[in-house]
Amino acid sequence: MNNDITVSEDFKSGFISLVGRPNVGKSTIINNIIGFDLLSVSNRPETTRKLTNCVYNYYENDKTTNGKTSNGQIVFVDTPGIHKPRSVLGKRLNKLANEAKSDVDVLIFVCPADQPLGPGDKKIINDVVRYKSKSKLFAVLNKCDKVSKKEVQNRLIELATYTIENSEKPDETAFLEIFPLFDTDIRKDTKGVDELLKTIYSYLPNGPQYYPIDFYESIVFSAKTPLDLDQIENLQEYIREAALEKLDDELPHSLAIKIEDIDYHKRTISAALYVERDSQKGIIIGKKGSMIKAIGVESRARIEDYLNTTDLNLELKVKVLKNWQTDTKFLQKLGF
Ligand SMILES: Nc1nc2c(ncn2[C@@H]2O[C@H](COP(=O)(O)OP(=O)(O)OP(=O)(O)O)[C@@H](O)[C@H]2O)c(=O)[nH]1
Ligand SMILES: [Mg+2]
Repeated sequence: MNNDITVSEDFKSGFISLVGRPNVGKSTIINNIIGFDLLSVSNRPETTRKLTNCVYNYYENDKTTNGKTSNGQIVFVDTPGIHKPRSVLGKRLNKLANEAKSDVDVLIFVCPADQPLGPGDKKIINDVVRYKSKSKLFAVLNKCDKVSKKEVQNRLIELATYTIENSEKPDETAFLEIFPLFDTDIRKDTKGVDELLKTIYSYLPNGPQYYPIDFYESIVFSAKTPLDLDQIENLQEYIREAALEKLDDELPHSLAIKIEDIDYHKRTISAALYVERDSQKGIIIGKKGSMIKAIGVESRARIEDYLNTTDLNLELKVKVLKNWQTDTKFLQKLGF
């Protein structure tokens, strides 16, 4: 618990939705803001499949907690990309994203700088303008690192003029603020993100603290910060040790462990145990799954001890990857 942080009397809070086509970088921006990879990001469209509230505690004088007085809480809602649906899944994703547009304090339309405003973007802007009710409307031009400064300028002008030229009431529907963001995926553009946060905060109403101030601390396995690469490698080591212990020194060299996913909300760690042959897979699974179960129990105990927590879910899968020891790509993934 973070008892030493107080809450200011004029506390402000609100909900912010990011909407846009798939793959424009909405989840990346939110991960960058909250400072760790809570949301899945990939270069394939339709990565996000659910709405997730992401909590950012705002400190007016300092982005860190040095000031010890929190002045606000900004809750970002990550949404699936809105697109022309080709499947039932596509339709459901659009519906979810559209739900997230109503009743938020600030609605942020996100589009990429490396493509001109297309029909997909324009449809989303038109809908946002039509249904925004009382939400303040912002735009983010993302991926500005991918184009020249001149291109960024052109895109910003295009964005600024679009709602004005295509609306009967431009005073009400124009974007109040437009932000170019550069390279959010590799966390270089902290200045742009800071400006964005400050501006969002300036528009927020007085409101309650919706989530505990140590929300992530309490869900991130009681670690002060989310797990870093070294810690993740340690988790892999604990599982390997547990496996080797249970396996009585069988196949030590043929076994590699890879943490595949950590779901901080569900407190679930998913890991794969790689072996080189089907026969080895059978040994690791054991009779009626008895061996993998025993490895799971032992690994979980070690990991819970290491992270100083309880109630973790550990999901183990056994996979066969022939000759993984000579597969450079796979070895790289393991940190070798
Ligand atoms: N160069 C560059 N790439 C970025 C930037 N922001 C995001 N990306 C990349 O764009 C891809 C899509 O990012 P996501 O955050 O998954 O996009 P999204 O809008 O959440 O996508 P959906 O969930 O499918 O709607 C990823 O490969 C990111 O690494 C940026 O500022 N610059
Ligand atoms: Mg996403």
